[in-house]
Amino acid sequence: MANTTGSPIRVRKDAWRLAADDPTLLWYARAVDAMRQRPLSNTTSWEYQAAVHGTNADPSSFNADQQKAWGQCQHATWLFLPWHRMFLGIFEQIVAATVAKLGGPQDWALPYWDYSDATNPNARKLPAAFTAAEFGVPEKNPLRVERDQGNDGAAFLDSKAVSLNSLKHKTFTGRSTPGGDSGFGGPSRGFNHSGDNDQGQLEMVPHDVIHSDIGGLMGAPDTAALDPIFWLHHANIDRLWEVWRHQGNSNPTDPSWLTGVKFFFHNAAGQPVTYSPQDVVDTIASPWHYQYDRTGETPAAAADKTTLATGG
Ligand SMILES: [Cu+2]
Repeated sequence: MANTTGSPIRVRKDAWRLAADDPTLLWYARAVDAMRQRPLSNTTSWEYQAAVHGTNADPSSFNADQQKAWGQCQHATWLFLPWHRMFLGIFEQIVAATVAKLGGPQDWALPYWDYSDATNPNARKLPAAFTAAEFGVPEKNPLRVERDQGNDGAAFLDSKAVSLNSLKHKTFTGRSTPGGDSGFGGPSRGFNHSGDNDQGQLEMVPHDVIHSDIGGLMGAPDTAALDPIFWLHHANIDRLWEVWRHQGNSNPTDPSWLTGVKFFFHNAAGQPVTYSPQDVVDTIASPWHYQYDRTGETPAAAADKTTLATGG
């Protein structure tokens, strides 16, 4: 598949539904291992990228670049979804470039974990690649880290944790008064790194609950992106934003959302880049070039409204 600029479109797929011989997770494990071996001074290293979300390190030790690039994750604001889309998009580019360099497929795409899929008996378990003792590389599994729950391969999420009630909230933003409906995407509020009260509906459930139920690194924003499952969890949250949109709901058109805040990153080539939410409303557009294999709530729903009709 290609878009009008000729760039291939990466298709993000459900990790639990990948074909038995699909190499996506094997190459993910190898790329994670390679990224972990890069020095922190390399902006494409595992640790550097995780620090863009948050870090426990003492800010007084940061160089000028790190001061600008680290500790940026947006929570309890209508910037939660667009910021994480940027963050994941760049991560996908870094992993894809790493996979290609290691000799893997050229079209690697970030998989997602659909824990809410009622038609999948495994949905509420961590995908098996994340719990195996050995996977992707000899004698270890780069995808397995210490977690409070899930590593035993058992289902550990209850129905409340994976609820999709957030999709019923038809407006993206809402009142920023505690107790009011904060909307699907979060209250209208500028840069907000520390997520406290008054989060958007999708951010509260399933986003927050999945983070705290897995626990360990995932339990705190300063360490969450160090767990390889973080990226599949957030790919699903990003997909649910597309599900919501495909149900006929609309993103904000307010300029303060579209272009009011610019976020700083380093791309896969290590070059500094800045993006606003306006730059991520279309996942097919440059430089993202991805779409989801489905944007229905369940595969059953996907049969009559699949995402692939939307372009690419
Ligand atoms: Cu998160």
